[in-house]
Amino acid sequence: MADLKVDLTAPNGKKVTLHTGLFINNEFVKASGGDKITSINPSNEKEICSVEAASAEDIDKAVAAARKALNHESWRDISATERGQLMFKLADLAEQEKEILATIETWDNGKPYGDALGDLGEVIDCIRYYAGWADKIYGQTIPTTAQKFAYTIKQPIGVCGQIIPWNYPLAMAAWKLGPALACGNTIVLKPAEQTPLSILHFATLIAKAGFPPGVVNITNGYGRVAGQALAGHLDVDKIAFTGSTATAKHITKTASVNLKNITLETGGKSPLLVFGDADIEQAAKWAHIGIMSNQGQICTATSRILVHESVYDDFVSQFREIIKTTSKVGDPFAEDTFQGPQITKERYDAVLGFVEHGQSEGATLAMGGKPCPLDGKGYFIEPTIFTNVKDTMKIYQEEIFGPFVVVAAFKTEDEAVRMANSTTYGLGAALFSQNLELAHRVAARIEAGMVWINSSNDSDFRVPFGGVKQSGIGRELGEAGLAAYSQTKAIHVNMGQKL
Ligand code: TXE
Repeated sequence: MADLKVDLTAPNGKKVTLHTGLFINNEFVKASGGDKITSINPSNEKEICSVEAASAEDIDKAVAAARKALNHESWRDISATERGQLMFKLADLAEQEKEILATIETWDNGKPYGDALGDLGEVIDCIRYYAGWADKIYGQTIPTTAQKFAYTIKQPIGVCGQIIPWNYPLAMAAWKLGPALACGNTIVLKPAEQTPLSILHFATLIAKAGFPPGVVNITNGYGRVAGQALAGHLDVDKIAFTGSTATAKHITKTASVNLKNITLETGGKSPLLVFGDADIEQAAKWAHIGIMSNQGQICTATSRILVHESVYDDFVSQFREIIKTTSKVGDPFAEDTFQGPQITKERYDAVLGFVEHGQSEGATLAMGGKPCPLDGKGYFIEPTIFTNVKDTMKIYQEEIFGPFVVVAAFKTEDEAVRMANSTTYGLGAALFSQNLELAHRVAARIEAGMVWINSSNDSDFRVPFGGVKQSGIGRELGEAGLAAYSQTKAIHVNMGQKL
């Protein structure tokens, strides 16, 4: 560890020499305070390795590096096309390294290896998509009067702090790096302390791709230390955050110290509505994907299923059957595993706590609800279904973030919409119906940033992603994602008017 590197062999036999320092100015450096983060394999509770954890002083250094890079000709003055080319190079390198990146992700996070490879596909697609945008971001000329020529230009916001969660460590980093780089910003990115590893390997690709020093800095660290320092930093112009609603509120206050531009993507309790005329088999299959993928640790997980009373029993029985036959819980490196462990002991305990709540509130535990460790170890939980759930119950209202779903019945379209909208969240929603008029009418009435008709959670990097109500502020992905990372400057030119 003296040279800030560690040789690792992953459970699937793949070997990697991982840098463990903070990535500042394209170099791996020691943290100033001596703090470390120890990464734990959630499948067997064993330590993988320890990495440097940034202090507030280290955040100062990373922000200074980003500020210098922002104003340095090697970044400020390169053409937008060249900026895009650097990003294409980064995506190519990520593609070459995708198996090792996915291996580290699975080891550190616990997600099935096939899913981690899927995440890498998204990382690569997202960076390429925004690389293509880099030289297509421009302003307008605005007709005014004969005496005036007015136009706008799009400029980077400046130094951007990006705070990343642990459920999709590399994909969430790519969602934020892609548009920020395309728009010409510089970045200090703080990964989640639960998953510090994959981004360290990704950092080597940033240097290899040829980004000038300081354009992207990656500072592993704890939320209350490094995250807090970044959110409150006077020389940071923007904070982009994905994580819990509680932390988002805290960050919003902290970031107000210099009125930072803010985008937030927070929690959810997304409904999935099954109307009486729906294709029940399809609804059950998508409902399974919508809640049980990624161990239920998805902000848009469709964790509340609302079913018309006429098809309730049929739906529940098909849904249970699909889970029984396809939701195999086990070693995330095994090919037939659908569900790995929860991310940490803390989250595992929290999910099991909700099982107790559900039972004490009088809902019916229809499936699962118990730990299922492998050889006595690991944060594995059986896929869990509660039926006969009322919309006043805690398990209906709160984000659980596990393989845990509640099912409730409705009688009318109005009641379905009321129940769908009856939480403080508004991230995603899914609905199943073969009636086009009903589907579009309900899609418009649901309070959510995204609605899937006859599917669930099939997000796309080309389509805006984000929430309403307490699920967030602003949009990521698609063209809308660029708005979060650029500002409009208006330029008024006097064409001869004399005073
Ligand atoms: O999130 P936090 P946690 C939800 C989900 C989950 C719950 C708790 O319900 O069970 O949040 O997870 C950084 N200043 N989601 O505790 O705290 C932290 O270091 C600045 C939904 O892990 O929000 C990490 O990098 N930063 C979600 C990031 O914030 C701070 C994904 C997220 O951590 C900070 C994850 C502070 N004071 C959890 N405190 C989604 N929307 O996908 C923490 N952080």
